[in-house]
Amino acid sequence: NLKLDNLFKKKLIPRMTCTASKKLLRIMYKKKTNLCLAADLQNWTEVLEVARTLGPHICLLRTHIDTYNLENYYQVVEFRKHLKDLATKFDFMIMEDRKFADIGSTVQRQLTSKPFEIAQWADMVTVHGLPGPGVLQCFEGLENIAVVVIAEMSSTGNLGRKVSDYKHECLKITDGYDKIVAGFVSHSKIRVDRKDTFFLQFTPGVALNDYTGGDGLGQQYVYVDDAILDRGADVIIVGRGILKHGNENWREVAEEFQRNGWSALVQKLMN
Ligand code: 5BU
Repeated sequence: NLKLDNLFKKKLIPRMTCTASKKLLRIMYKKKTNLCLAADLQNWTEVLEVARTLGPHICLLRTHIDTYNLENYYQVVEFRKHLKDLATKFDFMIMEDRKFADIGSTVQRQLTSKPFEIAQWADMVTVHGLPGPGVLQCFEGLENIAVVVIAEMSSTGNLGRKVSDYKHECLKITDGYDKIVAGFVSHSKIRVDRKDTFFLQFTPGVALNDYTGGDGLGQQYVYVDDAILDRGADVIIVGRGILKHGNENWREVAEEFQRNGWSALVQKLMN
């Protein structure tokens, strides 16, 4: 489809100043997927298994490295090496959902300290906007890692939604950091005023149409079409929507998210 090819290659990708988001958009277009897997499994070997199984269907794999039963530094190194190999093999990127929320100087140390050494293997990492621009500034000397700013969480009663303009303020602190900011996590549409730059919106709390209700701990779900067409998502982040099924069904369910997600994204972008 020539129109779609033009849209991605001539309009969207050139408007990105952040290398990581450019790369992600290229992967999305090439693999026809806007699915990000939230790899929330207990054992690091299971995380590698799901990455191997779903690698062809995802553009991004989102980790919580501090939840994987990694027992020592050597296991961390082994895990991240295998994960990087799979990312290269299947062409997906890695986002560590670390949600940094401290002063820049501390975040800088958290990014580089053992055992996780996040800056060495993650392509992107999430941060809260709460501390202000210092939380972005501290990434300036680091190469190969981009930032995704959490502008609005998906959980019920989250305080960000109660503070007027919190979401908008999160956008404002990224002014001047176009090179390191890949985009925003948000559960509703974010409006970026800087017209010449295209940022990606990542939306968690996404389920297929067979699902109703939350998870009993505050998570709120929306359907794939809602997330993309009404709430402005470019990338959908899905964990339990896939992982609650047995591993023999992971691929089939992920394919459904991929199909629905991609067709909604094309519909959104072509309008
Ligand atoms: P789920 O299993 O699809 O509900 O998992 C969603 C993931 O996204 C989970 O790992 C959360 O930590 C993550 N998440 C979220 O659900 N809501 C948010 O606002 C942010 C992250 Br930020």
